[in-house]
Amino acid sequence: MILSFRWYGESDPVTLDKIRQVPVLKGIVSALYDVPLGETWPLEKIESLKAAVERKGFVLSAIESIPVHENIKLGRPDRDVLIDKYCASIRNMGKAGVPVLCYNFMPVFDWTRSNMAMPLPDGSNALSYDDVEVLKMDLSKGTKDLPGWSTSYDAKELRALLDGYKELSEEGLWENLKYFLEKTVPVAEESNVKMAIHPDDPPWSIFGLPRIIRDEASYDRFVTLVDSPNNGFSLCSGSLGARPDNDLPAMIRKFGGMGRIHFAHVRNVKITGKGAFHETAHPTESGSLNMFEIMKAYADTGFTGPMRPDHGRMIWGETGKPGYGLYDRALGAMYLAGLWEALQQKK
Ligand SMILES: [Mn+2]
Repeated sequence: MILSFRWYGESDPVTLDKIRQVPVLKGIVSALYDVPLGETWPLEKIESLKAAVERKGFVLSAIESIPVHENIKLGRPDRDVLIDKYCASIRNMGKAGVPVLCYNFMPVFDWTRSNMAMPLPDGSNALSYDDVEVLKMDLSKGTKDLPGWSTSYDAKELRALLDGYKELSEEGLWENLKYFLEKTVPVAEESNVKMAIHPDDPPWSIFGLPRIIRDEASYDRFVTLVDSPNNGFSLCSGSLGARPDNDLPAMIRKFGGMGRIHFAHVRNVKITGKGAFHETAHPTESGSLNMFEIMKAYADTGFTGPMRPDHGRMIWGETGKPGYGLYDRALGAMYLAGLWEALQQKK
């Protein structure tokens, strides 16, 4: 296992110099943030990102993420051109020697929350989600007023996307995902890149949009779309764990045993009602997930890929990108490292 930390590049206030003072971290997970959506990632830029990370003593253990253009997900006429550009990015990752590519296939909205700073009883704050609050959100002005949403769609663009997906339906989205994978996975095989889809977050439909990577049944279906070891998962315990019917240790054993988990996001989450949860500190007692059993499932299946703590709370007065401060993620990394060290001793 390569314990890793997400870094948002040179403009991230959480610098590599700070991250390297967290003991035991070996890997950095990052991306290029200045390539327009849909364009190919240039080899030189991937190589210079890798060099920047290596200069500080880390390996670039995964790219998170290369976003998938909406027109690929919608199956619009220009998808072949866009998929060719995506394949070129995969080839460049391979040439640069970056082994894992995290991406997602969530329509329109990436991860979604209703409150970016919900106060917790200990004085910290965390991201939270409640279907009831999300239903009240006004989409008539586009996405600019939605919490945490960085891609900006005006009202007309958003309406066109929502209508497009409504017409497409879940089955259509599955078909378009299969089409995308049939073109990209062979390139990933040749390039020694493992593709790793991130689950939808929250793992259910929002705003009437289809969201299909959400539970064990969807994982079962996903692995059959293209049967290749390069077609796998970024298993995110905090995303999937918002559904009480997801048995995470069992899913890790099943899909890890098949060699299909290429990247692990490990964090806890507290389910507070139907369609409602908030994020928490990483330890088991802080939330609804049994973190020891999750880590044990990774240890028992011999997981060797990158693993990172995921969103942290904001603690000790830190401000910054919601979910991506330094302090609580550093605590999370140390907790995961402690569990992992103990699990290795038992072998
Ligand atoms: Mn995640």
